[in-house]
Amino acid sequence: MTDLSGKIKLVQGDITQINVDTIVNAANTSLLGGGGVDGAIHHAGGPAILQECQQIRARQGGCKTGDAVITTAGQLPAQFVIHTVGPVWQGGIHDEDRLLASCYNQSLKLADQHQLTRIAFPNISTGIYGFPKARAARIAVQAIHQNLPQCQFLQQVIFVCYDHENYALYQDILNR
Ligand code: AR6
Repeated sequence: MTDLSGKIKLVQGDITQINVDTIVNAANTSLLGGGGVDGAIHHAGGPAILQECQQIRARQGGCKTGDAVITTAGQLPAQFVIHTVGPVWQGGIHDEDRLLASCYNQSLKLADQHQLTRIAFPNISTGIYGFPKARAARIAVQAIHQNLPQCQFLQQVIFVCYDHENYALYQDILNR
């Protein structure tokens, strides 16, 4: 596997405070906001984010699970927010693994299409959507390892873990 050790960073904290080209939001198919990291991003970024989400809804009717769309980041330190929709955990037999990997892949692709160099991800689906954290962490890291080398502009991926359990899991996987 390609050595990406310098290109993947791990931090514990609040993704709304991270100063990168784009942060990723764990949204839902409506794109109208919600709890968890989605609520935090809309709250800290202000109404401009929701306005653009509503324009996207008017154009394409929301965002499918595993897909991603991009908006302004409003008042956040980041320039953009990529909204992706993780799968709801339903026992693992409803294509959840592939859909979660797709969230990471589609977000990378969208960022690279916009010629962005740094992207920060939360631990998609591991909160309200109930995806097992260790399984989600393995999928996230594998998706980045597989797809970052194909990107033309993206130079760095930052995993932003809010809770200590996720942080410890990523530390373990990335230090192997
Ligand atoms: N910064 C970084 N990570 C955070 C933050 C934050 N400020 N706040 C929470 N997390 P969740 P999901 C972590 O529930 O499981 C929303 O209502 C959290 O610890 O935000 O994909 C949407 O509208 C967890 O590890 O997203 C959807 O309806 C991770 O973010 C639904 O929740 C994801 O937890 C999506 O559920």
